[in-house]
Amino acid sequence: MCSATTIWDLTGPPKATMHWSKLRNQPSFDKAPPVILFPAIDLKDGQCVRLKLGEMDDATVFNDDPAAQAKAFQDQGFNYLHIVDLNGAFEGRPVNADAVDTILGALSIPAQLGGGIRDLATIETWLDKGVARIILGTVAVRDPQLVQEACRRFPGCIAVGIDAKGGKVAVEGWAETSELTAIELAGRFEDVGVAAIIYTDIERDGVLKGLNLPATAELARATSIPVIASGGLASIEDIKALLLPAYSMLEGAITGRALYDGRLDADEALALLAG
Ligand code: AMZ
Repeated sequence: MCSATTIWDLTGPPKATMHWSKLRNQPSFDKAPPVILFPAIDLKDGQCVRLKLGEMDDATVFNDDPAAQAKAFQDQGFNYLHIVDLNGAFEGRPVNADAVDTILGALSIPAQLGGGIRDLATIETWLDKGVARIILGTVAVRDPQLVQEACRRFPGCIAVGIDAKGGKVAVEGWAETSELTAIELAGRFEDVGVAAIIYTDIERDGVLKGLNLPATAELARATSIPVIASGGLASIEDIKALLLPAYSMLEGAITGRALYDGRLDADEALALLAG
């Protein structure tokens, strides 16, 4: 677990370079298998949903008990969880915090969390509550200095979410599009200690078109930061593709709708990834 309990001297270098989870002996991302499959819990109004193409009014509710869903993923053998506060991403502040709290209370595996996390205080609060890794999306575009400062204060605990539509990075719940390409945005964070980039192809998200592995790999080749593929994972064929040598540089992938609706069998996928 990344903890924010240390008092940091903001004028000097970080006092600890070791991953904070090691200081606390808590589950973390640093014992990752070669390819990680992250089941996604996207929260809308306290429920686990999947959206299509990020549209809030096109939501399918898969579970109204997020903690039970998280526990089910853990019991299926997943080692890591990906959580998004969708209302939070649109409103720019945590909205589904109670649901996230119940998930954290039910889990012993590490979780990464994004959606509406826009300042250091919120990052610190979630890390103190046991989130292993924070995902920053909108602030990575609007305030890259904040990402830099967060990485300095919480080494190993900050990921950047880069969500692209039509080749440009989208922000604010994907309601707005910036002028930046994914590669340009990743370039800003080359040397600041970002633990991972989660790259989402918005045009595939929730519509089972298959991962956009060529674009994800292009980004991964342009940065030294580990990249996770997201958006469109449709079947075991995506898992097989992830294991191809061409994509061996990727840290893993996010799975959402395919897992919830049974197109992707968790046992089969995890067995394939375990070799
Ligand atoms: O589906 C959406 N409309 C959506 C979504 N899944 N909008 C944002 N997000 C996710 C990003 C990232 O994980 O993929 O929210 C996170 C970024 O939130 P923020 O508040 O930092 O931009």
